[in-house]
Amino acid sequence: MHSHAHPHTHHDHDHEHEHTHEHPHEPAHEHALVHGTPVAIERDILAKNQLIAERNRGWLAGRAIVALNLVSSPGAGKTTLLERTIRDLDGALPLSIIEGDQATLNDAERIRAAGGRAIQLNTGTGCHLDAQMISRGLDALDPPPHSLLMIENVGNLICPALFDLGEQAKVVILSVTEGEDKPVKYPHMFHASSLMVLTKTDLLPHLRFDVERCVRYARQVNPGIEILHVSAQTGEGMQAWYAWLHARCQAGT
Ligand SMILES: Nc1nc2c(ncn2[C@@H]2O[C@H](COP(=O)(O)OP(=O)(O)OP(=O)(O)O)[C@@H](O)[C@H]2O)c(=O)[nH]1
Ligand SMILES: [Mg+2]
Repeated sequence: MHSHAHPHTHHDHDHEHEHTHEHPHEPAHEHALVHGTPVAIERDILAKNQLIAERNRGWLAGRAIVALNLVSSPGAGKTTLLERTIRDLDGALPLSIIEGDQATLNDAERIRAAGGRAIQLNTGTGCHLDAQMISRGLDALDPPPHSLLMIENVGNLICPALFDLGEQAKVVILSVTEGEDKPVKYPHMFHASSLMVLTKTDLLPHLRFDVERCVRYARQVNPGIEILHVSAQTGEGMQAWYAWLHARCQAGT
């Protein structure tokens, strides 16, 4: 990913450093401090999160549970994909779900209405789930051994990329209504994900969305990313998604 970083980024970065060193007592230094302090706090938070994430990963591995962290922007279609998956698989894969949203129980209720097991976590002001929340969620949900756990993260393409939950893989859902440039605009999320599910493909006839360019962008930030094309509405491509899930479970449980 970094090999594709834009020259402007490097230039600005270097410039800021030069500026800070050359004029340590001028406003530019304060400017640097304002930027530095949150970074230090973030480092501590991430380090603590990482420890708990590793504990979750051990707990899950001990029970042969495959956990996937589903990330996307709001409304990309995560819950719809899960609802259809539950209905179509109809118990063929033991599946439970942790739903993350800032507020409401809506998504967990939708999952239960589709016949799935789910608990809802609300993050309040938070823009992502963290490993501690998942640890408590696992206690409450108690997913059975040799099962699949789907964690639907809070909808946004930024914060959830930073926080390991102890999952086996991140799956990024991108809907065709969002524009094909999202992988290069939010590269961290696409870099961190093992699979990109390009969804709402039933809407393609109504849009100017260049699928090939989107795929190219995704591979630009993550050459190894797997890509599936689905519509949770028409069912197109869903068999490949189920095959991917089965393969993950076979390898991991
Ligand atoms: N046409 C079409 N619409 C879809 C598809 N998948 C989801 N939608 C619609 O997209 C909207 C948002 O879907 P959700 O499943 O709630 O999206 P989400 O990612 O779970 O949203 P948040 O949890 O709020 O981030 C709903 O109106 C869905 O009906 C699809 O494959 N095709
Ligand atoms: Mg949802």
